[in-house]
Amino acid sequence: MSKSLCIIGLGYIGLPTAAVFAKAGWDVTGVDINPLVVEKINQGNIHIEEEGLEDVVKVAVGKKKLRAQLVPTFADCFIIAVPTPINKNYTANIDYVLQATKSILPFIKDGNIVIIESTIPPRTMDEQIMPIFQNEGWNVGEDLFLAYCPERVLPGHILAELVENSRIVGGINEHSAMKAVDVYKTFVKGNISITSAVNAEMVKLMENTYRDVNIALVNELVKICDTLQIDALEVIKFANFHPRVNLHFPGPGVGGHCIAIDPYFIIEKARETSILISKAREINNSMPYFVVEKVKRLVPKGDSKIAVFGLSYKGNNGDVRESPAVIIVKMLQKEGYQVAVYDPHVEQSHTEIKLSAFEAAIDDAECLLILTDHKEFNTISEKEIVYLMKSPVIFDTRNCISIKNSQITYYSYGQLPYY
Ligand code: SAJ
Repeated sequence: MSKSLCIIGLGYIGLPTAAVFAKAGWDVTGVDINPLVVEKINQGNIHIEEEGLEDVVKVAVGKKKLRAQLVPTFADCFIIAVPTPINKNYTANIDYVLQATKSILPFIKDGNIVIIESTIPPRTMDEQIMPIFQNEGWNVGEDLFLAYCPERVLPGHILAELVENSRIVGGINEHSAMKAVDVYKTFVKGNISITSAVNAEMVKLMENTYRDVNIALVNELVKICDTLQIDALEVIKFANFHPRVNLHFPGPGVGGHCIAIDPYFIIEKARETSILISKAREINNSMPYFVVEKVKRLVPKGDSKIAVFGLSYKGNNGDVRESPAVIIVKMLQKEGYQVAVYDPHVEQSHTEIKLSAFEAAIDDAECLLILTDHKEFNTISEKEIVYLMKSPVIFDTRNCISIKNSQITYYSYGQLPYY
C-alpha cells in the first residue's frame, strides 16, 4: 500500500512539493484555507506560475494521487509549508505555522512524522513547535517524530530542483531525522544530510542571507563606481576571473519572499551581532531610491511619461511580493511622473498597479525603464520603440537586453555614462 501524505499549504512551495510526492507514488492530500485554490487544484489547474507544474498536477489529480481540501486528514506523514510573513517591526510572523501545526493534532497517530518546511527563526522548533505536541501528551522523538526540513529550490526551476538538489534534514532527535530521510529519499536524488532542527533552521536562513549580503556588495559597488565614475560592470567581470571571487549581479533591489525577508529572522534573534546582515538589508532596500534618482536625471520632472517594463521581483516569474519594481513605480508616481507598466508575467488581479499592453506602455514615453529581466524583453521591437516613444531612451537596471538600433539611447546599470 502506498504511503500517505497530508501537506498543509498549497502555495509556491507546498503545491510543487505535493505534486512531486504524488508523482513518486504517495497518496497526497493537500490542504489550503483558500476554497478557490482547492477548487482549482481539484480541477487539475494551478493558481501560481511555475514551469511544468500544471502538467504534473493535472496527471496527479487525474490518477487520484493528489486531492485538495480545506481541512487536514489522517496520514503517515504531515508536512507544513505555509508562509511566514514579516511583521511591521521586521520580526517573523509564525502564526500560520503554529495554526497549521495545531490543525493537524486531531489527525496524528502513533509513529507519524511531522515535518516543517516553512522558513522559521532559529529555535522555533524546540521552543514553539515541539511543545504543541508535548502538551497533547506526545512523547516527541519516541512515538511521534518531528523534523525541520527546509527547501532550497529556485522559483522557476522548482520541479527539477526538488528532485536534484541536496537537502538538509534537522531532526528533533536522531530517530526523527532518520524518519524524515526515509520520506525524502522516495524522490530526492541529491544528498540528504542530517543535523539538529536548530542547525537546519539556521542553515536555511544563512543560505539566503549569504545571497543578500553578496547582492548588497555589488549594489554598493555600483554606487561607489557611480561616485568615482568607474565602470562597475567591467570591474565585476574582471574580478570574477579570479578563481575564488564570485561577485553577483547588481540590480534595482532584492525582492521575493525569501532573500528580502529571511535575514530579518536572524537579526531579530541576535540584533547586536548581526551588523553586516543588517547593513546588507539597508543597502538593498536603498536601491529603489538610487534608481529613481537616476531616472530623475534622465527625464526632467513634471508629468513626463515613463514606461516601466517588469513589475515582478525577478525574471520569467509573475510574483510581485517584495518586488523593488513595485516600490520604484510608486515612488515615480509620487514624483509626478505618468507611469505605464508592462509585465507579460504578472496578472492584473495580483497587483493594485494598473498594467498596460506593450504598445500602450511605450506610446509617447520619454524613458523605458527595465526593472525585471523577463525573456520577452530581449525581443522587443526596436522599430516600435523608435516609432512610438517620445524619446527612445532605455535605462536597463537588469542589464538584460542588447540594442542594435542607433536611434535608441541605451543606458545600462553600473556602466558609464549614466546620463
Ligand atoms: N538578485 C540580484 N542579484 C543577483 C541575484 C538575485 O539582484 O545576483 C535579486 C533578484 O532579482 C530578486 C532577488 O534578488 O529580486 C532574489 O532572487 P533569486 O532568484 O536570487 O532568489 P529567490 O528569492 O527566487 O529564491 C531564493 C533562493 N535562494 C538562494 O539562492 C540562496 C532559493 O534557492 C531558495 O530556496 C529560495 O530563495 C527560498 O525559498 O528561500
